[in-house]
Amino acid sequence: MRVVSINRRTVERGALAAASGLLAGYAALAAAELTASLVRPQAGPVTVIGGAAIDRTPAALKDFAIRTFGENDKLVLQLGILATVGLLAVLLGVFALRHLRTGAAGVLSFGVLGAAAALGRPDTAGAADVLPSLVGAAAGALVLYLLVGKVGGSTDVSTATSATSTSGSDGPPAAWNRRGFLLAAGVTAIASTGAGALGRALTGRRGQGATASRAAVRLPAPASPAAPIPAGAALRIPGVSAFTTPNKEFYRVDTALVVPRVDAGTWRLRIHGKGVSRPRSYSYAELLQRPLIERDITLTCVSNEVGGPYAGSARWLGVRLSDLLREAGVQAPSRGGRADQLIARSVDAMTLGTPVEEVMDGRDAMLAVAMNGEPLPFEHGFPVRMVVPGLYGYVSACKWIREIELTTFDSYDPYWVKRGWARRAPVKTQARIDTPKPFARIAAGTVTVAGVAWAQHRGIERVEVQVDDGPWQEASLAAQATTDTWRQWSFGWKAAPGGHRLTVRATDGRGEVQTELRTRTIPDGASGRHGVFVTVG
Ligand SMILES: Nc1nc2c(c(=O)[nH]1)N[C@H]1C(S)=C(S)[C@@H](COP(=O)(O)O)O[C@H]1N2
Ligand SMILES: [Mo]
Repeated sequence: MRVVSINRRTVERGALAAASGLLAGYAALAAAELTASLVRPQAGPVTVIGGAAIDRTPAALKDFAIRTFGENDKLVLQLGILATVGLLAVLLGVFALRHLRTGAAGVLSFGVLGAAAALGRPDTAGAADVLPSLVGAAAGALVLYLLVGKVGGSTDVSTATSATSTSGSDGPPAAWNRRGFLLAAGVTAIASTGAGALGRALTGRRGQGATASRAAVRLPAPASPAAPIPAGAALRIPGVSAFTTPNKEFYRVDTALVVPRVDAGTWRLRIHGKGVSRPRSYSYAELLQRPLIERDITLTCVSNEVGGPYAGSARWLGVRLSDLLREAGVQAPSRGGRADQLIARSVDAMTLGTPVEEVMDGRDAMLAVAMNGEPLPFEHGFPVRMVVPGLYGYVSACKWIREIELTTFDSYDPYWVKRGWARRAPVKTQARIDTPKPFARIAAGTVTVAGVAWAQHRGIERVEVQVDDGPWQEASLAAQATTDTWRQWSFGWKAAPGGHRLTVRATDGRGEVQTELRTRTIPDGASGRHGVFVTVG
């Protein structure tokens, strides 16, 4: 009987200590959130540790995360960090039962780690960025010290045992103060929840200037409007990707754990570097006053697997980038210009490297201000982003851009290149079957096989479908809007009962047939042909 009561008491103390640890972790995160809302939302510990994790993740693992979790990759990472914090908090809580001061000091040391991560972020705003982690850790350490102290402090199990046995019941040891504990725990929970909510509200208010500046934008009419989309460009076949992807459905790929909210009123773009004889800086209003071009352009991500979803087409409005570069005195390398690489830097310190030659070769490379008739959504780069037809997003489509530096490929490697991706990455020709879906069960008869194909800036000349090992059969093509957009296609298949494999391939505007050679997305984009297996019956 006595043994049972001792064990129960031990287990109870362990559980209370674990709960204290969790509460300490909760208090730490809440205090950090509140502090970050005052200092800089991007300096919060979960964000800086998450950012450091993203930057250090090997390219293959990052690619796996994008493939597996898709656009939830950041959520999964954040939940992973929270779960780790929770686990550490429980362990520290139990540890603090015997080593109260050391346990509390342990919490502080995690604060120092967070502070170091904050200072190591490429977009760090300086010393103040350490505050969220340090204030959070101090709050966590204090809570751990107070709560575990009330559970029984550093009285070790043998003391508790003798206390239990001398009292002759399973009553509490002298150091155990149930009312005090519950009160302190309750106050901690309420105060932390309040601090966290206040932090969130303040962070929300911070973004209000940006939100208001976006709401106030009046988009000018383009000096050079997009050609109307030909009536025959959209086939209206159920299941086929819409020709123009609505903003809400447009894929999103970036490293930003907190979407930058930039106030267009204070935003500026700087152009400088090698071969820039007239360095320039532009405000948002100045860009809007310039003649704007409007173009339909399909954007694709290098991390898109064969048949994958990371492609979207939008109508972009913006300033022709080559005009700005010429104004700054920049010349294309083929005309003797000294810079062959353009580094775009964003407000969140992302760097993307684009070949100057392509930007100045007459294609519609632009600094976009609008997407499908509205100012850029925050997720897609408000106030200004780059778009260059024919190049994967990571070498061209800088969102939240704030600086353009002219340099050379030899002297500077941008973010993704440092992580194993190719310096130059033109979009590879791809065709995708949107319908039928993989492993669909369909009725025999004529089945419409359809999808999209893209080879930006080269255009799509032909799409062919192969059933099982049969001959390649020509699909019918929708009208081509421009060579910079994807093209829909369809094929009427006389489907006989049984299992069948459908494969598609495209030929680009230069007559080059899409290769069947399968490559991974790293280092310069996946190649190979998309196929789906279906059952007819
Ligand atoms: N600032 C910034 N810009 C960025 C990125 C990023 O991580 N940060 N990702 C790039 C990549 S890899 C792609 S594919 C495109 C995606 O643009 P979207 O999210 O608007 O579709 O943005 C590019 N621009
Ligand atoms: Mo990308």
